[in-house]
Amino acid sequence: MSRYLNIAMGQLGPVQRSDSRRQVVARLCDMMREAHALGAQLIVYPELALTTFFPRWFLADDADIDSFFEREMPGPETRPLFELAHALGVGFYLGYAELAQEQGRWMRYNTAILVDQHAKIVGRYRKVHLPGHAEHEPWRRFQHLEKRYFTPGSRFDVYQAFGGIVGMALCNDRRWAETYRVMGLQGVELVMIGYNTPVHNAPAPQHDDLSLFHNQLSMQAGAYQNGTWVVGVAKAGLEEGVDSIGGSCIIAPSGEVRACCITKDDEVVVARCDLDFCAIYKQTTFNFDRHRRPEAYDMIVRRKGVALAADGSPWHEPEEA
Ligand code: CDV
Repeated sequence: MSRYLNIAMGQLGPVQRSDSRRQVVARLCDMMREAHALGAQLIVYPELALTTFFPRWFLADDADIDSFFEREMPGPETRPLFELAHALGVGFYLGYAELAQEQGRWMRYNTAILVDQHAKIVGRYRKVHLPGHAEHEPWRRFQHLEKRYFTPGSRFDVYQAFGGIVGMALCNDRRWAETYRVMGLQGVELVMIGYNTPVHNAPAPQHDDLSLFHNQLSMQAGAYQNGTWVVGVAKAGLEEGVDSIGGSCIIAPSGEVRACCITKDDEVVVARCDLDFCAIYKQTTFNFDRHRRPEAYDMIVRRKGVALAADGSPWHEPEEA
């Protein structure tokens, strides 16, 4: 049996600060039309797709910060994307900055939504692993202030959609094994991940040459170890003077790269993905029920960082009585 889903990557080239939402949405619509012409039922766009990657700047003024956020989805500028999705019958994953009112307070999240082929929002994900820093650090060539501008999300939910079990993550989440495993434990068959990854990593510039390798390595490991498709889509290229990696790719449950983008521009690539290809991995090597040993893993949820004794040796927790 096969459950084929034609998935498009809608990689974006740079979005500058002066680009309006309408201009960006027009680019997203163009890519959706192309994806549809190529037979796609679903298109995956990047993280913070509607604007430039503003956490690279220290912004002191709340109005400035909020100008990068959406108060409603769809809103007047994003509605054309929903209307086109409905007309073409193409669903989408979209990353954007979300202003949400909760108990009378406005909260800022780095969010992705999943929209089905009837243009209905069927899932919402708020980025859990927010990288970077919260205070201005002028020694950096550019800032990465996600910890300042966003509140972290706290869930990796999955959804029954597009004929399978699907989940979402955002950018830095893709580097963490826990991201995939929490969804893997819910039977995920497709994980969609938008990202913005500068080539230059200020705290570890010696890794700059490895940024594409680490991108693919993380997603290939997550796919294979959980028997799931993974689709990672970049906002790429030179944006406001900062060069970001491309390397968008679709990875099979085998861990093999099924398709990838080759530019750092707006680019659509479609792959035919059989969701039933997950089953052989989930039923054999990664049959969780049969092989996992959660009783040996409890430290993973109890401990956040590495615990060492004062002399640098491993710190052993006292045995429970
Ligand atoms: N947008 C991101 O989450 N970017 C991070 C950078 C800071 C390393 C990433 O993991 O790609």
